[in-house]
Amino acid sequence: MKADRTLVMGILNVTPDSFADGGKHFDFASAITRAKEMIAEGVDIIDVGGESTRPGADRVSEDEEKDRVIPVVTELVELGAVVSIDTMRASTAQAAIGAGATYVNDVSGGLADPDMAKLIAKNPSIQYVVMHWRAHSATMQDAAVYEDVVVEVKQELDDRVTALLGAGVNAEQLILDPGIGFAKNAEHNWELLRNLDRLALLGYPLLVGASRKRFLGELLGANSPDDREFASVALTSQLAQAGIWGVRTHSVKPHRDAIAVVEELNK
Ligand code: PMM
Repeated sequence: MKADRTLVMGILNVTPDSFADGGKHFDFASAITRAKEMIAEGVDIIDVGGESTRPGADRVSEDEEKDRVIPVVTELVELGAVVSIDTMRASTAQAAIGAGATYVNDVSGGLADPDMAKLIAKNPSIQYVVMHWRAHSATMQDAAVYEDVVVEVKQELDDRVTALLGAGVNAEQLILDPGIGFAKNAEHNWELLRNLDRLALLGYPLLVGASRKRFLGELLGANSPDDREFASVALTSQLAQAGIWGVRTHSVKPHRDAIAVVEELNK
């Protein structure tokens, strides 16, 4: 799926414990209020997640995850939003697709749940975000070991693509994501961001989720995720200039504005 301009995927974490917005939109009413703000600010896709993936996080049960996200997905579809479900579980993805979600954002790229590939293959109208992932959050930072992070992330994404296509998923359904902060230290993240053109050689649209992440805080000495906002927007303008398909962000308007500026400069 080719976009004319870089798309903004707005993050809506219906969780008590996500690193940047945990607890802020945990109840249904607050989640919908935040989603309406994002829609008013021109969000392209709303990414609804019910399980925190911050380093060290424990998993939530399947029932708890569905209870958190499905009512929100249903309401957002009702409001006319394009909805993505951020889940590693095929059953949650299936319920969200049933409720009208059109994107499945799987931070494990299909590795966490063997049923995910089959589900995506069975639903050819669904776009599937395949993120680079090595291990669940509780242990992922132990897996942040690379000889050459760009070569290895590219190879591991390519392996996922091969497996997914082999399971019957269409190439047109796939969007790849380097998985900033997932089994990566700050230098790994920067190295990947410096070399996205090499990941683009795989031939798929790229999504990047760098918004307010810790490596930006390490650069700036900003402990609070909110204090990483300007850096996040600066990164979005560079990514838009590089022609990336989409950015996954906490705020919407600042990123839409940055993308509009880049678009105008490129006319
Ligand atoms: N990061 C988080 C969660 N989901 N999905 C994709 N595709 N890419 C990411 O980088 C990504 C993700 C963790 O951040 P959050 O806790 O703010 O959602």
